[in-house]
Amino acid sequence: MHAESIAIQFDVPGRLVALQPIGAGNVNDTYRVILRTTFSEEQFILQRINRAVFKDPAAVMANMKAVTDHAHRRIEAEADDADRIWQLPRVIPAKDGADYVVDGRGECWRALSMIASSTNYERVSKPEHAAEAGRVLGHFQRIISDFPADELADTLPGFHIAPAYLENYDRVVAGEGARLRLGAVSEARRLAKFVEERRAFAGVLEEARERGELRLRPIHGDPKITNVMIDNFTGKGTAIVDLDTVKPGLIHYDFGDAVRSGCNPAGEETTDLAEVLLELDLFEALVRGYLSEARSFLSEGDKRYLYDAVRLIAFELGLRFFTDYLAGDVYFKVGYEAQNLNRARVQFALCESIEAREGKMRAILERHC
Ligand code: GN1
Ligand code: MG
Repeated sequence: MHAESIAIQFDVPGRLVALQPIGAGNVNDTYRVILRTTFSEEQFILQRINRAVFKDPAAVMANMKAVTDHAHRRIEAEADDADRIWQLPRVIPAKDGADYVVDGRGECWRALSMIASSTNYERVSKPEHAAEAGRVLGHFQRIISDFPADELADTLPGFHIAPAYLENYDRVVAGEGARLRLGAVSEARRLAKFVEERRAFAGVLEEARERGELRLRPIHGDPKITNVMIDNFTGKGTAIVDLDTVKPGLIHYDFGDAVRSGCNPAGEETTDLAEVLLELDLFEALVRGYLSEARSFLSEGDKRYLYDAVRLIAFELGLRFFTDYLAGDVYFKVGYEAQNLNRARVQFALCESIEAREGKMRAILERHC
């Protein structure tokens, strides 16, 4: 198999035993690689970077290397005082010394170290898990908060810029494919109305940034619950993975994404909208965990926009899924017809639940900030 011939090009000792597809990522292809020597076993993560999404894989790898080198140093420096052993993936070089391997078709592959004895979950069910998800994100943001954002490349222009997603939506809606889908599917028309009612709100974070109330920092970009690794022995969060969206951004994108994925017990893929909600106990726990780390670097301006960030990121992801449905599934991988429509319905239902709980969510934030 093709991936196997790539796997053996990385600088890891041993002979290849197995290569298993893992993860439910919506963009890249991910495998677990198992190698053995006479005395030991080595495992690592092999990923094919989706070139349709990441146009400049070299810049993605440069960001990842720079930020992880910095973060590993901070983790080591603080290790004696930490209440756990923090881990973070390391970029494993190829045997020729490069950070990635390019195959005969021009596809880029990278190898990353595994996070030891840990598990990630598609959904959150208890407040302890939500608290750990918050803590893990806050910790990651804190240890990279002194890394100069302007040294990172913008590897995904427009990523998390909600007004830009709206512009793209408008372009797609004007096309023939979208017109046919909107004509045929009443649920699609309902979602289109949902978007129109929130058009003005889409600029809330970018406008605050333009006014100088918020500033760019290095962010994770994709801290959804599946990217949070929980230690199998201690039950504590031990790492955040999936670092290819690390780039300059607003910490609010991360906070919003952690909450929208970590406080909706139904998860992203449910087909039962009645299950979808922003669960306040999970929210309080996540906020508590996040702020225990983030309080030290958040400004008063940052804190003012945390509620809006949650509402916006749920809306934005719904808009991204909906746009992709209307465009004919060109960005997110799908396993069944209308999956992106269903994903959009879930995020919009979550957005409504967030709007209904605004007062309570703001009170929780107020209490913990
Ligand atoms: C994508 O590939 P994955 O599953 O880590 C997407 C995120 C979305 C997420 C929703 C680069 O992440 O922005 O929040 O799907 N990543 C990119 O599940 O677009
Ligand atoms: Mg990702």
